[in-house]
Amino acid sequence: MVYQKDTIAAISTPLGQGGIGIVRLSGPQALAIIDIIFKAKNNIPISDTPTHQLIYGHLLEATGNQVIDEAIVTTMRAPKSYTREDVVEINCHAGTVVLKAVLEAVLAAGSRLAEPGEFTKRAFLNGRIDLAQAEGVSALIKAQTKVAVRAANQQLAGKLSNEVRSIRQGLLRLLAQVEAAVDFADEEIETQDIAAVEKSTSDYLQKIEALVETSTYGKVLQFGLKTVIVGHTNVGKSSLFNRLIGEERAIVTDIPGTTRDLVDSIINIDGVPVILRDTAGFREPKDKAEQAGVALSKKAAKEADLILFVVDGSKAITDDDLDIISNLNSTPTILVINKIDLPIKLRLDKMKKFSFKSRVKTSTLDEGGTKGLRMAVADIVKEYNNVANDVIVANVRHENLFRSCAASLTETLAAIKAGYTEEVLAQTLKEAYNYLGDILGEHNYNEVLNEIFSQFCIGK
Ligand SMILES: Nc1nc2c(ncn2[C@@H]2O[C@H](COP(=O)(O)OP(=O)(O)OP(=O)(O)O)[C@@H](O)[C@H]2O)c(=O)[nH]1
Ligand SMILES: [Mg+2]
Repeated sequence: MVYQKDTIAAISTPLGQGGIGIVRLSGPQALAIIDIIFKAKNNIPISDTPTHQLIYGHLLEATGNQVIDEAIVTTMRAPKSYTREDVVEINCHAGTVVLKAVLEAVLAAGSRLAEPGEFTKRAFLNGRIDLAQAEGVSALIKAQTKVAVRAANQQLAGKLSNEVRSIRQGLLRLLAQVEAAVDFADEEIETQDIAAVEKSTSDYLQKIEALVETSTYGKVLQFGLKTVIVGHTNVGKSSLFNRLIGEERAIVTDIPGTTRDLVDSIINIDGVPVILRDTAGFREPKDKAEQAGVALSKKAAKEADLILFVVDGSKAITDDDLDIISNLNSTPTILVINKIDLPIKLRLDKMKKFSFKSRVKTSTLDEGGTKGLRMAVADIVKEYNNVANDVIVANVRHENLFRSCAASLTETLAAIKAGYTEEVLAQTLKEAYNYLGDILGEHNYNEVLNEIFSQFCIGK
């Protein structure tokens, strides 16, 4: 173990009234501290009790013998614990006052209050998990839906880390090859060797780029699919919004230009968080507030992952409608033909040149009238649901490091093409290697040296 000299403590369950609350300790003094404040029913001090057992007894104040609560104490001695240090968990009653009193007692007996995330940080520093896995713990705790939980669990289990480690190992071998040529200038790297380096570099670049692409999915699972309802005024956008979220959140009137602000709500469709956003209808604004509203709508449409483009089925398509859809261009869009309870006047020939993920007919007059739209969104969401079992990049820090790594590999390829020296190649490869190391939190260039010299015979 490399890190901690002190023992940390914190309340590990949410504060509030509940059946059981947990105060957790980690560090070299954890057992000594619990001995001071805990009296087991069997009278055996915790430090003399075997690890991984539940012991019943009473918690006392650190000074004096005042009983705070009855409790069950669990010990997990190093290294078989979350942090790889001695860990003690105190299960007591979960009243705010009780938990705070227990925490005060363990602090008074010699521990200090843990910083946010410090237990997991110790797990990382003690080598139980890597940095990407530690970040998986945080994603798991913050996950809003079952699919997000699944994705976070993959990260926590080390799926992404294994992939990163395997590519990094490959880069290390390449680097060793190139560095050997640098160290022994008389044994210049052969032309066929450089071709092999080029091929491998390009393969690794492809793998990294594929990982970067998954970050779109990762972001959606973490933050939600930004789904923006767009269309001309009065087509029924706010009515659809209210139907989809199941409550009357957005104001609906028969006056065109009712919605001015963006209205957001998060709904859960098949385990994927969908951030639904109602916007002001597009038309020539009649006043300053509407003008500001339309500007917001345009910005929201630009940032959308999915657009629900709504038209009024009881009217002919207008040039304004065509204008709106032309500007949405590349974002995946569902065409929503609303008000189908009225006589239909809409003809779709003018829409032919636009591509839609799907086309649905809706009426907001009753609950069932938006079922088709819900299913169309669920269809899009299915993709996200499927990828949650794969290796995906769901963290912006990882995404940025993968992008930097890809840039360094691209530079390496350019350097090979330009016929630069091995030193230059080694430099850019090393950068790529280090970026991947940063993802795992294990930045150690000594490994490269070890790899090089382990490939030499003794005496050379
Ligand atoms: N018959 C019928 N009327 C609808 C339907 N959906 C909405 N309406 C009516 O159309 C009018 C406009 O609805 P809104 O939901 O406010 O329309 P909007 O697109 O949000 O309008 P702006 O906020 O002005 O852009 C209201 O009178 C609604 O009751 C529908 O499916 N059928
Ligand atoms: Mg509206």
